[in-house]
Amino acid sequence: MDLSKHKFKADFKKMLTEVYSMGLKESEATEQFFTLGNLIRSYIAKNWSKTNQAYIEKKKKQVYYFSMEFLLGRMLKSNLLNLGILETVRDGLGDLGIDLEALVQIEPDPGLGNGGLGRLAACFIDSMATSEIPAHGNGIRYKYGLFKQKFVNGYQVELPENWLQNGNVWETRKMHAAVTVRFYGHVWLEHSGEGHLVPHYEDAQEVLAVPYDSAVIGFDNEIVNTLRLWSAEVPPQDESTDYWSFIHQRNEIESISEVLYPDDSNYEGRLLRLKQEYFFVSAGVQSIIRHYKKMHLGIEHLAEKVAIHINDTHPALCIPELMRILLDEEHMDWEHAWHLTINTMSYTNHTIMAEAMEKWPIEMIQTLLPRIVQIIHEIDRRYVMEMGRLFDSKLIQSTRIVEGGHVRMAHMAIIGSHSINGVAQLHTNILKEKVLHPFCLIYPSKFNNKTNGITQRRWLMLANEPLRHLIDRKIGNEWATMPTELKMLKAFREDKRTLQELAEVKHQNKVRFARFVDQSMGLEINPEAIFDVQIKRLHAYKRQLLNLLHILSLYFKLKDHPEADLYPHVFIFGAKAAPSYTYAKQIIKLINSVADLINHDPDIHDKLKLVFVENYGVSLAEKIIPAADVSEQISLASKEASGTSNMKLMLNGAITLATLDGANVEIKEHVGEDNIVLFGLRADEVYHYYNEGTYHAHDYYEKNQVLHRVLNALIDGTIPGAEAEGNAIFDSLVSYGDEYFVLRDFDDYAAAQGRIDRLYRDPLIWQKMALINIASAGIFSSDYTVQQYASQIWDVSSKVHRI
Ligand code: B1N
Repeated sequence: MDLSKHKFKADFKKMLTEVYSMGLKESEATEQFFTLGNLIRSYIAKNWSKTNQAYIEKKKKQVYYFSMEFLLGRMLKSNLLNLGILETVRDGLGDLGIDLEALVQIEPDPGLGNGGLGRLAACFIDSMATSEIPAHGNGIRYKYGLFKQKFVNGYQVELPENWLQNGNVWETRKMHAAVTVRFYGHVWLEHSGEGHLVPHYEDAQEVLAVPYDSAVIGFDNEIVNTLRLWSAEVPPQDESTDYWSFIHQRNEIESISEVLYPDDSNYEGRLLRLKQEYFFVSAGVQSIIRHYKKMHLGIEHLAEKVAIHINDTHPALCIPELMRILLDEEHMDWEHAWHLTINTMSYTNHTIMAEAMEKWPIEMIQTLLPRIVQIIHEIDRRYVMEMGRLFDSKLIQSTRIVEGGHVRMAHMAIIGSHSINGVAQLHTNILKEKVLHPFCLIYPSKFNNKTNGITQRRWLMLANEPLRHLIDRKIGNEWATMPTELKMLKAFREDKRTLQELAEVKHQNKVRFARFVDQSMGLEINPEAIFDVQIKRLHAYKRQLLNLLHILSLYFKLKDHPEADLYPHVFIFGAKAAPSYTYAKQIIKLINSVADLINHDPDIHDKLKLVFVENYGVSLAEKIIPAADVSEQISLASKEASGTSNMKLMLNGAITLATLDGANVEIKEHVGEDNIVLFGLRADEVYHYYNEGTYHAHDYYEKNQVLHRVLNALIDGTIPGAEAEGNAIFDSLVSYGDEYFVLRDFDDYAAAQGRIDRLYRDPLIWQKMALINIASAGIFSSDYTVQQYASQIWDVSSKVHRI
């Protein structure tokens, strides 16, 4: 948008007086932040309503991205950037004696997600608005986001994340758009006069779903889409309501949107979680139908104008919910309703981990959602009947929805959608060939791949301004919306000056991060060292342990041979563990204890440091990633569906140290073998071990001297404070089979780390690798990912940029 600095300053002062009746001098950062937020809202108001009106008037097909999580991060700078007024505002505030960065700190980081899945949804809504895709997010307005992590004596302690405490400047409560969601009670069907069945409900609990809308601002294009998050409230009461029963009801109802489940990949079997899922699904689908009707096209054309995307199985109840509305409220017959539903729905699978596959006990759904359960049974019955005519009955039994007293959500999502995609090529292949193979026989054409992506606007333009400016100087700024333009950087691969400048940018970022670590943790780290980063949720399959065992091996090497030629290393971890995931929490404690040991050992100096940052989340990622030299992507091959920190880190010039898992495979294809450091088992080798049952972890402990020493350190008191954890972890690796092949991959990993150490010593070689990584990262922009979803899955228009 056009905005002069002069006008901005006048607007800002006026808004400050209007909202707070304050002059500049009396105001503090909090008031200034809210004033700026309100000002931004006023700047976008027109385009927001214009966008919505245009969608209706032009009868645009619209996409609704249903996700249990949207891990947005702070929005202030992202909104300013997308509006094209970041520099004007920064300057203008500067003139007024206000530091924009100080206002940024005021905004809470809305952690409405666990990890990659929620952050992907956030990147997607940014990219969809930028790519001019008529698309909106639909989710839950959790009162408490993902817990705040503290380390107490090295242990993870979870504290509530009350992000709404001071209000959320970006949202608008839309009372008129509230809808009612029904739970519990009894239902029966009766014939209406017009020849269809209508349901009657008795004793149902009614919950008012109130939407809070936030603007999703496209980059430099006047588009403003909507993120709609639902809050659960008590419906208006009549006069006769008893006060205490009201309070009781209120607590029960409001608990639905109270808190985000801190479970990433571990399936959480609680009734409240099921309530949450149906709550935002039902509210969202009802509101879509309401909105669709404004186009006056007739319900039979729904699938031409509406696409509903199911982000993992958590919103899979969209399928029976849309069926319910079409059957019970629109009085369609089953075949038409089913045809419409399939054509409307599409589903993304994000994991092959069996424990993350949602299964709900049928009685639970029966009690909570009596009408929905009838519809699920009927979908299942028809599937068995119709597909039973075409396929072997064993195949049908293994793929049906209702089995062993459970509803298998992935099966429902597949049967009820026209498209099922994995999130990286390897992951999609494993789905097709292994995990979902039976479905692939039945519906081969439904399966497709959409490799994940990240938005370069947040993860480079905002997070790494020094690098952004360097790139702009070299190749211009078209990569803001045409990220593969970054490939033009390759022209500088032999240009010493550019490589030197790149090194300076990295150094500057490392100094900044080192200062942060010093201030927040009281730990000094050397910016000349290799910053080696592993930031992601804590999971056994992601193998933070492999990293830790190697760090211990370096420690012992330095203890035994103080003169050993090891390049100085700082190993940086950031990770939260699900509160109920004991093993992951033991690993956290062990890492912290090893950090204590190494960081305080006077023999080690700054040859080796271990930093475990507390409360890893989007804002911390924005600090760490620009400072990273090495990107640890070391999951057991086949287990990480895609990964997205791999993409963010490469975009910021880190070299990937990786197994051939998830999107690492594609990263390798784009940067070439010389610009990535690979190690470890391949996915097919892992499956081979499974089939043959020939992995014996204990042998590695016995035969590998370095490993033997490192593993013994877990149980012989070498690591003070973590005796119990050390024992449990030792047992998991040595005695109980080492489920994720940590010991098998150890030597190969250590050798790969040795290659990193050698490569880093030649700054020209290293910076050239970094440059090629940045130049090759454009293809992993979520802009391209969503453009492919738009054309290949949703069949909606988008502004497609050249690849
Ligand atoms: O989704 C990301 C991928 O890049 C990661 O590889 C993948 O692990 C992640 C249950 C999940 N898969 N499954 C979840 C999250 C919350 C929950 O309650 C499962 N997250 C992923 C984006 O595709």
